[in-house]
Amino acid sequence: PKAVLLRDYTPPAFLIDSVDLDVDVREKQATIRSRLAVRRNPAAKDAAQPLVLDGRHLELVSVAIDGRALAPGEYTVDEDHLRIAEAPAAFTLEAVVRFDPWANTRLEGFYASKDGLFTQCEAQGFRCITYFIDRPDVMSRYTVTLHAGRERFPHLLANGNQVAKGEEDGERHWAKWEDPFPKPSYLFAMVAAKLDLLEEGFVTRSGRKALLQVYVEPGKIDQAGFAMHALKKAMRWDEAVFGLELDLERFMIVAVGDFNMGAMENKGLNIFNTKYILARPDTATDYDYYGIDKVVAHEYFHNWTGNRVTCRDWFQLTLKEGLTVFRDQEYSADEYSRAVARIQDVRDLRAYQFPEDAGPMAHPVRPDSYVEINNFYTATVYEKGAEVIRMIYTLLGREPFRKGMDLYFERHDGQAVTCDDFTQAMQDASGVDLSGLRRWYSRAGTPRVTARGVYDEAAQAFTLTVGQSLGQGGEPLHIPLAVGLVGPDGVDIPLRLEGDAAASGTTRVLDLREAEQQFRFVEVTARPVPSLLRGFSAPVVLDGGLTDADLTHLMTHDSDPFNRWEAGQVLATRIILAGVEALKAGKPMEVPTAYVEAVGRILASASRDPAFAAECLALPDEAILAEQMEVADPDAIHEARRRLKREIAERYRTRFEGAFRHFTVTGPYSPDANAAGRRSLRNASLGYLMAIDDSTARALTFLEYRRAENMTDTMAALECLANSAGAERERALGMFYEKWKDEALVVDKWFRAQATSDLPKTLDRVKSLLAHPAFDLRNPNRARAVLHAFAGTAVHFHAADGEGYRFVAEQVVALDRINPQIASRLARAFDRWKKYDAGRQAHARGALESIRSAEGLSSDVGEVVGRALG
Ligand code: HT7
Ligand code: ZN
Repeated sequence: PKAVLLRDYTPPAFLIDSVDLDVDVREKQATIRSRLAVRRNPAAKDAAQPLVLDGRHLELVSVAIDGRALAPGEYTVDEDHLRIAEAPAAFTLEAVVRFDPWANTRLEGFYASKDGLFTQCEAQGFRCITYFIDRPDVMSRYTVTLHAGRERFPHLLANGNQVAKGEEDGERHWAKWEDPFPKPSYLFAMVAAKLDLLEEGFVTRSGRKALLQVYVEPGKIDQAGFAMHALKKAMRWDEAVFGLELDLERFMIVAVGDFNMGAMENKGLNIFNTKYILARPDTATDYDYYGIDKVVAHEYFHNWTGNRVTCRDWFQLTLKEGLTVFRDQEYSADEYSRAVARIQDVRDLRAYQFPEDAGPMAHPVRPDSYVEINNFYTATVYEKGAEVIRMIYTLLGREPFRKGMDLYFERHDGQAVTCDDFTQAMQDASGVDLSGLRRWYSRAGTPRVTARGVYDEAAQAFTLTVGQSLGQGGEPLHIPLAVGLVGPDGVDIPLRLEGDAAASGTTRVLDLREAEQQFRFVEVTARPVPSLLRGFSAPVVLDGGLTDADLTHLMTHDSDPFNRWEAGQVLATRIILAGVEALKAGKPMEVPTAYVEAVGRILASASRDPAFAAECLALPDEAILAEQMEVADPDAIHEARRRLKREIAERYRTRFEGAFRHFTVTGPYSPDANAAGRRSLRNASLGYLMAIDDSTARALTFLEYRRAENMTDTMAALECLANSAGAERERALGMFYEKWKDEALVVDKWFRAQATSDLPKTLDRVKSLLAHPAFDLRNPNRARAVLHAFAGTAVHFHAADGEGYRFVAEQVVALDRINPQIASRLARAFDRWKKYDAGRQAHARGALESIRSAEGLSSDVGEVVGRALG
């Protein structure tokens, strides 16, 4: 398949003002009758173009224009299109198509899951429901009538408001829905299913009443309450922070167990993966609750950033995704701990987006080409896109940013627009020049920023020389660099740049706009340690030129919590990477006392902020460490990291045991930041104790496993045991499965704990899990719990004998026949294969070639593998 290019964008030849769908659900067949009001687009490049409608996996029964059935010679149909050469200026197009939703294992378009039929139209799934101009700049008003058996499909839902319903021939019923808002086809949704319903009223800030509904699998209503609570919180937050209200009389959320991604923001009818809805204290962890809160908010926020103002084309995906991720990050920061939320976001960015930007799938946040758009729902478009919005926020400030948002909605409500339209609104509202910032949209790769400070004692001045490079030429980016200067006493020095009238504040955002710039701070009374990139003010790799002693100082004193955490991460990284070299040279690994003592101080002051302390105690992930090496050595990284953890654990065993006892949470379970933070520290302590893995630690962990009353503590103990070869492991895993075998999301946890185990025989275990009666390759959550989880392991996927690569390659091919989107995500595990040694590279190349040569490979997997083999 050919690549689609941003520079080839042209407006659509036709517009479709209204869509009327009649959907008839029968045994193994859906029949869709569409009535489209079509007219030529006055903005089209060429007024004589044929009408080309997108359509896939459809059986065309009939097609008519203005009530006249077209004869076979008047149109052509191929795998992807219906073409009508002679089309009038304005007309009604009627088509009838059929397909079997139960045979749709791709889970895009209209498909069956356990409890009924559901849709997923983003990005290009609507074309699997009916023939259409399936692109986001074609916006239409939709009316939908659904007909289905009453017993099997008691709920018939679509976007907007239900305007009529009724009974028909005995066992069947129907419902008619109208969506008052014009929308692109990717926001279309319908559901015909047997579900339980939780509903509550909501009065918006301006006094409008709305009905909120959460639909879940029958029998699971006791797991729907938190999602409803999260929805209401998100609605209030958007009113308070952005002045944005719900614009609908009814807002529905439907949870489905088979879903390719996390959730989907269809207008008024969000469809969610059950993973981001269902929660009860005994089935969901704190992290699951946090995820639900965030994703429910994210999809709700899309109602304005994505739905009211949408994307002109799919290259602009970050327009809605980057902005909405930024909004959900801010929401989480306000609802939980801002420092911890930022640390987690940056850790994810480094673990997923930085490697993406350094690998074969690297692309700008606004890509300029793609073969399969589904491959571009990436960490770059989402998370780096959110960082770009955050930089705009940092440069403008809170109030001007809000003014920019207001202007964006004022200008573009109801339109399909571009990233440039967004930045223009921000610039016009604030007067801040965003020309250098805009370059972030079109550059792939992670910029390197180098900073060196020189203190002139006589002049009491500190000069910071800062450089940037992206290694591709082009004009420099605008990088907001938040800095502070920490004095020898650990207190921030008031900042006065040369030329300033007076000192102001202790954190300053420097505008790095050139390849190299100098910033001279005056009235610096003692040699400071610079605290650079506070709050991670830009998505860059920083070389701050700091010594271990500087970092230890920052780790203990920096007033910026992010940089306190960061200093510890940089130090731990240095120790582990030096350990890797020592191990390879057959020398002992050294752990500096200053670092160990700084860890001791974290433990000693942990009660001030347990969640933050837990983050500081977490050592850098193996994937992040691998990125720091010229040639990654997964075994040595694993071993050096394990030794450091064990050494800390042995040094502070009593303190960890104390913390484990002290931070116990009493009373009824709540996922709030305070309680979750205490559990997080307690379980981090357990993790350290299990790094010792002696019989005392194992007994304590097994006891904890049996005593735990919530899933957070249960999983913390189970994951520790899953990494231990002791007899407790199989006992706990057996007990867990027996107890939870009927809760799909909990069974996913059971699979995942085994698939990600550090133990030597993990691949054999994974292979045997594929034969487990509960394993189902067609269910994305289950496939992810085993295959994607295994492929994310540092040691077993990258096993030196190539077995991990061969296994995953086979699974990519098997999965591709069922669900190309899920298969191509799995294939992404090979992205960084060139980072490894020659032996591993040879195995990875062989595995990639075996995928590429598989018969009938999808364009999704084809693009990923093609790029990897490059
Ligand atoms: N906007 C939604 C994207 C999405 C999606 C994309 C491709 C295939 C399946 C999908 N399911 C949902 C989710 C979001 O970012 O809010
Ligand atoms: Zn989104």
